[in-house]
Amino acid sequence: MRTLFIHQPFRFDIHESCLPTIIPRNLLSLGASLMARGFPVAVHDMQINRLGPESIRYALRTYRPDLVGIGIHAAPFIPAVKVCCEAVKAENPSVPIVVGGIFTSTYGEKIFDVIPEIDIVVLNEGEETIVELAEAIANRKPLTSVPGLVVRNGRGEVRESPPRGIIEDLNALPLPAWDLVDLPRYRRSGLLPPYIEAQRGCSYSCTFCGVHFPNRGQIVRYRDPRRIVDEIELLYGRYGFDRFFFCDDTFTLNYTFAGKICDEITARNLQNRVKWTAYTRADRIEPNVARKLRAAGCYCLALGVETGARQDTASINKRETITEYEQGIQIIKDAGMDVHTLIIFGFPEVTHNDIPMAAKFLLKTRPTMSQFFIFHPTPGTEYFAHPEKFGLHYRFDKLEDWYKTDFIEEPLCDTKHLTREEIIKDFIQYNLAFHSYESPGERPGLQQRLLCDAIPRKRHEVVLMRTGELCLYVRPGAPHGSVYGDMHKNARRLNEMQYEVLLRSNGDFTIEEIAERFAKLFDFTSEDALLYVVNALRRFERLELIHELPALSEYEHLMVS
Ligand code: B12
Ligand code: SF4
Repeated sequence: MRTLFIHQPFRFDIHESCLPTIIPRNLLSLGASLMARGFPVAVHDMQINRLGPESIRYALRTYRPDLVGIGIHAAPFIPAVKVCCEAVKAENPSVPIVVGGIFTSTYGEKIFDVIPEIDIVVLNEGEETIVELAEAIANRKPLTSVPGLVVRNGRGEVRESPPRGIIEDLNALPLPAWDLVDLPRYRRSGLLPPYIEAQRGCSYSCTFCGVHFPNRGQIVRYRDPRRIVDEIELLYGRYGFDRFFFCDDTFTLNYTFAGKICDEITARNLQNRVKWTAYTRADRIEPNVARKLRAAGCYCLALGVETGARQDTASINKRETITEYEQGIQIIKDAGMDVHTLIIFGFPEVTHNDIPMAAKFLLKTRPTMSQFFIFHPTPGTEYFAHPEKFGLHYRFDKLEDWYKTDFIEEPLCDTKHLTREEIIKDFIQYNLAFHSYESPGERPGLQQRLLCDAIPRKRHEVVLMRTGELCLYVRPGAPHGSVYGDMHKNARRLNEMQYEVLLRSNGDFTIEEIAERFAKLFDFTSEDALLYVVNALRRFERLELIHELPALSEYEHLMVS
């Protein structure tokens, strides 16, 4: 009974050099459990080996698995997983495909509609379920006898087996089978460090967060700090990793537990040899805890400040105030660590007035790094189940079409206060402003850039922006496959003169009016201004930035070919 896990790339439609590679801790943990029970496992690692879907055929022919497993971490992974599932079934229609992961645990049987090639969904934690599933397949027992599954049979009937409880004792799980992937290559790739899991679950219940799938949710379970540091020591000693990332929801949820991990690291004298980061909450950090973390090698804490704007975060049930965010950031900085803030744009309650507030928050707190996300209703949340209750309007007729978008940086909905374009505009403006710092210490121009005016130009699906000296246009309807908010891909620079022309070519002005204003602004003669404007407009037409031009053909004689 052989299992082949497929570790697919994030996407197939983006150039491989733009894609991160991440050691698949989920698959290695499942693999270790299977191997501990005598079931052989292999990982077809398309991610680090930069392989395309055609490689799946050879993997299946070589390994001859009885079960193929794929993880679906979040919705943006769906298109790539779909391609892989199609490739598996094209080669061997009878091999069952099982998927699992946080996304599928909250999306459940709906995944069968999106990827019909899938046969089995594992809900929630997978280590015990995958072993029992392998046993059931090996012994030809009905799959619905295994708790924690959704199964679709050959006739298309979907059955859910009885629910499975949480894994109470995480220490009973074997350490991830790191050797199933080429760790030295991951280390050389130098991108994201290995993920270490110290605990599972989160006792909070923020309304937007998709981490709370049934039976894992709010019950927090801790691993033995010695086993955690054993893992770090192994990865450092045998494979040379000196950077780690704790993927727990709130690393310092329990100060005593976090302290014990730090003590274990220092007891083994690893604090100067390894560096690590973790997520936490601003209200779950105190000066002495922060100093302890720092002394044990923690160099950065990441925390969600969500809107970064509203005085209270009641509507998202974050149960933290702006003051607590500010204090948390200061405590981390005072302990000598970097602070990485995570901000979400487009929450249902956010209005335009909140945006300058968020800018002020960043200016005041000055985190070392800030990452911006766009709000998406995530499966497992009320926003996803009842969007209308929150004034969210999808731009899709079919909800299931949502995963086909660029998704990561593209809003899926208009909110009752902001249109999609407005959310995009804010998102891009912040990204630009924040990431155009010249040096992390001194950040000239931040104020000007954050608080300046950005003009959304909804016509023709083009957002036109001016942030400080930067003039840009971004096209929301950029071809599928390019990541919306990625400045390098979708935002295009304009010079000030082009900007002025594009700004006024929204149908409200005639060509003469545009030229007249242009002449005044840039001190051109009327003839030269008309020449410039007509040629700029023609260029914009070719770029499909404008469509309904007022009689541009009349000016054919002025066109420079
Ligand atoms: C590390 C991490 C990442 C890494 C990627 C890790 C990876 N493997 O690829 C990075 C930083 C890149 C990332 C990105 C994103 N992430 Co993320 N991420 C996490 C985080 C912090 C930890 C996940 C983890 O590795 N846990 C440890 C492993 C062991 O647990 P696990 O993955 O749950 O696996 C278990 C089960 O799910 C199951 N299982 C998992 N895979 C499989 C496969 C099979 C075959 C089976 C049977 C079972 C199974 O068994 C495993 C063992 O019990 C979680 C939060 C959390 N605490 O879980 C968020 C989280 C999973 N991410 C989330 C999101 C939304 C994203 C983004 C979309 C965010 C964004 N807007 O950019 C992006 C997606 C990137 C993309 N490609 O588009 C959400 C998912 C919400 C949802 N319900 O869909 C989470 C829950 C965060 C949150 N609080 O909302 N993420
Ligand atoms: S946002 Fe953070 S604190 Fe809130 S429920 Fe999710 S993981 Fe927990």
